[in-house]
Amino acid sequence: APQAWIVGEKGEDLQGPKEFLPLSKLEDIGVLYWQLDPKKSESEEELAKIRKERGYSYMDLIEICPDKLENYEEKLKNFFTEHMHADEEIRYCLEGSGYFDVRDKDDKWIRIWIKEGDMIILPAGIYHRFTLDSANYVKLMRLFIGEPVWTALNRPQEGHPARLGYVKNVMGNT
Ligand code: KMT
Ligand code: NI
Repeated sequence: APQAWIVGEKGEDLQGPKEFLPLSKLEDIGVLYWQLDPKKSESEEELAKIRKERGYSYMDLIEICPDKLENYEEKLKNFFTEHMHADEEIRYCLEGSGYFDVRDKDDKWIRIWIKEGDMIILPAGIYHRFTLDSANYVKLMRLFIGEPVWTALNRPQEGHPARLGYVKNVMGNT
């Protein structure tokens, strides 16, 4: 499982020793996780299986670092602005590492440290944000069902159908 822990509004570590959260805390809020190994052929088969089962027909790669991403600063700023999407956000880390922050049921930030081989799916309607760690580099595979829509809907979006669906399905079953 990836390391995950609670951070503050700015992404800062909170006082006291860091306590890692169990994967069940992520499952509770609808976040799915797989561990693959981009260097192994079994993982290619597993990835193909996940794509087939979940209908992820679209795939591209994105490298996030100052040299390789156009408008790096602006994009990073947008990634780290709390938002949601009308669809799932699916990312598979091929190289490097980074932080996905997701809101838990108490509206606290859970920071998920994604490294090579980690694949996560954030459900439609979950509030989240992304930032790099001190290594300043990540290469991600982005997957999508059909034609991709990357539109970030900044919080608040309480009336959005995907948000309403998320709140009903996930926040409802405490
Ligand atoms: C997004 O919507 O693209 C994000 O939340 C950033 C993740 S990685 C490109
Ligand atoms: Ni997003």
